[in-house]
Amino acid sequence: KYKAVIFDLDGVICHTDRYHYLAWKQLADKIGVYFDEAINNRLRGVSRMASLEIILEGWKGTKFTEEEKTELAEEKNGRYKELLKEMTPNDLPAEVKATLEQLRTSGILLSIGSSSKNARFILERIGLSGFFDAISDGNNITKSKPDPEVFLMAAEYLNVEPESCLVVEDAKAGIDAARAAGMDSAAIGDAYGYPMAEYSLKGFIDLVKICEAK
Ligand code: B16
Ligand code: MG
Repeated sequence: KYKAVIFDLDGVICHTDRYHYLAWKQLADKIGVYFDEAINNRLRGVSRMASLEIILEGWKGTKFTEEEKTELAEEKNGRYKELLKEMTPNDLPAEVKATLEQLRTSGILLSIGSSSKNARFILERIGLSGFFDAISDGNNITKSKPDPEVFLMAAEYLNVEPESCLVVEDAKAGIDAARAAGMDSAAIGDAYGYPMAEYSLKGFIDLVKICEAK
């Protein structure tokens, strides 16, 4: 039986993926490098600097120095954070809220497992600050998904063994990370139907049945 559910944040709990897209798009247009939704999908679950490297694969000009790359990533993050400020508890989908509450009632531990360094700020914006039993995010990891570190840290914070955790993810890299951590996973959104996941969620609320059945 699952003792804990570890939720990815961006693309699972809320749709900050749209804001990442807009912020990267603005930066890409400014420096003049091609960027579209397909490239954006490759950035899911990937750290900020690694995301920039993926975007710069299409860059034909003189190579950027490490310092310039840091500046570009900071510029994107500034724009992204401006967009995050517009978020309110209304940006927490009702089905997600209901699912979290039902899982909590059934005694399952709930954690965040996100690559984002902005995770706590986002949770605050959508009214979930203090809700989770643990938060493992971009600030406590050195390797980003598909490395299992972010999920293994979440399990450690919860004091639950990895085999008893279920990960919910919208990124294929995140599903691979869960598998590498020895955890089952449920795919949603962009990762829906990915065969490496034990479950694919038609609706978020399906998690309640999965956790009851297991
Ligand atoms: P930040 P997740 C990930 O969040 C995003 O999917 C990814 O696009 C982003 O680059 C990464 O967080 C880092 O975010 O720039 O805020 O530190 O899906 O792991 O919750
Ligand atoms: Mg995600």
